[in-house]
Amino acid sequence: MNYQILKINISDRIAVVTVSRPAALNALNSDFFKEMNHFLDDLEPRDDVKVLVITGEGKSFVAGADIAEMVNMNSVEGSAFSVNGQHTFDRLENLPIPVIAAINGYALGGGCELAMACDFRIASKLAKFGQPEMNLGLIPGYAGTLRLSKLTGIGNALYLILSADTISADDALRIGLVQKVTEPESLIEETMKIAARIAANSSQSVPVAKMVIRKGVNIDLTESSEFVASEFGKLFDQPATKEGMKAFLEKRKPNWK
Ligand code: DAK
Repeated sequence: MNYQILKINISDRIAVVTVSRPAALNALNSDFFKEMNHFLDDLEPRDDVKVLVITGEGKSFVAGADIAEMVNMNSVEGSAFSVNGQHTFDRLENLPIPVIAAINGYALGGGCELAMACDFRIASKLAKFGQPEMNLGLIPGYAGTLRLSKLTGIGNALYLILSADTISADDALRIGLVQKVTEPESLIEETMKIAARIAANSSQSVPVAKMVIRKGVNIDLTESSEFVASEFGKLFDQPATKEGMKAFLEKRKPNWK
């Protein structure tokens, strides 16, 4: 595919996708969703990519769904736009490999929802977060209502969505919306260091850990404990698990191959 909006760079087992439509502050339009789904179709069968990083070009991560595209939609088109977006964000959340959002600037509306569909978020000090849909007579349409409540608690979700206030990266860190704040110029470097550490871990246990955490929050403790025990047990049949423990006992670095 000839990508017009996404810039894709894959090296050293890490894929970096940059949303690049700076004239519209990287607002999400139908072409973005087509390109992201095409990229995910290509990525899913690959076993040489261990971490995906998503960032934005210019002063914005993503300033929301494309208002110019949404303005003339009727309810059927609006609903389809929402379902398409939800499906794409669910694919990111359900990818076996970890997905990190490197948030360089505005993460508003659908942009904040995109960041929340990632597994965790690293933000530049200059980043701004918010769900300003109320200003447009809308509500968050890409499952942001649920993800924001789960990540930050229902009080913070109600505050941010009902007030449409924009908050700083430091405030986003304080409420658990982001996990780390960096100087603007070191955002990508810091993110890549974390991505590289993850990529260097066992590619058998990383996806299992992600899956167990992701599924575990949606089931009760008893069911979750049984599920974790079963997935934990399965790892013992994996050569990488034996190698990791042997390497510790032999006081050397594991060789995951
Ligand atoms: N869509 C389209 N264009 C956008 C945009 C957006 N979300 N955000 C910015 N732009 C465009 C501006 O129109 C402007 O274009 P030109 O006038 O130059 O042609 C260009 O980007 C630069 O923007 P500004 O001139 O406004 O730049 P500033 O630095 O002055 O301001 C800003 C930056 C981020 C504070 C401001 O641009 C802004 O407030 N943008 C809108 C942010 C926003 O409201 N985002 C939420 C969008 S609503 C649903 C499905 C999905 C959704 C909801 C429901 N269902 C169907 C149920 C999702 C909704 C949203 O995400």
